[in-house]
Amino acid sequence: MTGDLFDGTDQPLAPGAVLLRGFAREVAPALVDAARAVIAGAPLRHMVTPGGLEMGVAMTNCGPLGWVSDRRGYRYQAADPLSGAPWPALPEAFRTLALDAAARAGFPGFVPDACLVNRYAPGTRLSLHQDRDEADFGAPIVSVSLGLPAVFLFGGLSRADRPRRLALAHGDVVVWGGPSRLVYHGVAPLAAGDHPLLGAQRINLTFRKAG
Ligand code: MD3
Ligand code: FE
Repeated sequence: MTGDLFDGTDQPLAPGAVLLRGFAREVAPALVDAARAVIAGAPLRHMVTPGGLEMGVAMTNCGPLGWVSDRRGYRYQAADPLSGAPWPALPEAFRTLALDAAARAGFPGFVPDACLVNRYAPGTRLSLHQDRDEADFGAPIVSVSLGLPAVFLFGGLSRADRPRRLALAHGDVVVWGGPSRLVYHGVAPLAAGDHPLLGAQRINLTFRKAG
């Protein structure tokens, strides 16, 4: 299903972190369709940080739990705060891709309960942070890049570690587990462009075991 065009050059980035270049390229059109359906049910929105700043990245979620930020803090919750309704279900194409990518990277049986959908317009960046709102750091995070390419920044376990820069293109998948689960990471400002499937945007899916 996935990976007929995958060139097989799994690239270790750090202990527990593997870049699967192009792993989602073939299934990407189905992922984009599914992301559009998710967004139709739970619109992308700019969340507010606990400090009161509006985030540049527009976000929504699917699956049993969704990540939210507001003046009260960061957390996962079952209901979309915009509607009070459950987040849209995790699309089958999402679930399969996450399971297959994690298994290929050495994390068999990955069953995410949350998928954060991030939308970047040109100029949007994501500052260096750790993902530590999840209950289980033993599970990896699987990230899928769609649309315009981005420069991903990943550092170490200390914020002071100088980040490495990694170009991520449409269809690239990265699995972050083991000792890399808590590394600092971010995204450099998105360059302008026009992607055949997504136009002037990048969409990133991150699959998590949050609860
Ligand atoms: C390394 N998203 O949603 S994906 C995020 O491109 C996030 O939208 C970025 O950081 C994006 O939290 C980066 C790659 C990624 C995601 C989660 C990680 C790398 C990670 C968690 C731990 C370590
Ligand atoms: Fe993150």
